[in-house]
Amino acid sequence: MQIDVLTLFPEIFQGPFSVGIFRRAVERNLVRLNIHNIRDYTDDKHHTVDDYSYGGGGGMVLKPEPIFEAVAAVTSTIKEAKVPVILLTPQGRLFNQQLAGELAAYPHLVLICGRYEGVAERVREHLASDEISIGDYVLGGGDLAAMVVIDVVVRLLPGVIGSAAATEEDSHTAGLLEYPQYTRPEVYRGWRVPKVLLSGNHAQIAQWRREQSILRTLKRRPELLGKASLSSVERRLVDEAGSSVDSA
Ligand code: 6GU
Repeated sequence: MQIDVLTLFPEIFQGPFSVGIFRRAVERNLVRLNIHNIRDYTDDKHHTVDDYSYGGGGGMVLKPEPIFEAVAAVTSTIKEAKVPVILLTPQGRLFNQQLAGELAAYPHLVLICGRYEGVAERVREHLASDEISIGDYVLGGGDLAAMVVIDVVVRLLPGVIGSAAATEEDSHTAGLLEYPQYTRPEVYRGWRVPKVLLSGNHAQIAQWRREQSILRTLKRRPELLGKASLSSVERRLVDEAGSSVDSA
């Protein structure tokens, strides 16, 4: 996958992607990340990227021209007919694991990071194919949001994480939170690892984990259970545990 990012602050993209899984993915040519400075696509002496809001108030607005120019330059080198051009703003549709999975299927993404008090509406209407927010709060800009999106999407690309099972069991992949994880030692400060995990009985372990996932989701994020696919036995587990959670 190739990801092109348009930002006013290219330098902030250096840290997170030069370590760990992402770095290895780049080294193995599973992903290519190109960071472009929107300011490089201005043509006036002062490299102006923002301007006042028509109608007054509301602070500065990112001008359309440099962003259109930057997207044109970036997409002119791309073969695919339909490249998602995604604008990161608090008004976008809410990012989640499912949307990440959809984005991971594209060979190419273009991400535009909003800044200032807003992005020219004509970018939204006539350039972006999608608009994404990472949550119901306001960041200083879309850059951190773009980094979140990149991080989530790239770890879903085939080969980036050792085993496919590792992402299949992640929280939110099956619409549930992940089960509790234990590692050595078997007893730490008197706290024991649950016996079933030491049993070597894989079917029992799988069932225990599934139940823990469901119970943890019920307790912490009950609204997720509406969309999770549960067996009738598991639904009953939820109903029984639900009545004791309510009274807890
Ligand atoms: Cl994508 N941008 C900004 N500025 N704030 C946000 C966001 C994006 N997503 C959540 N808050």
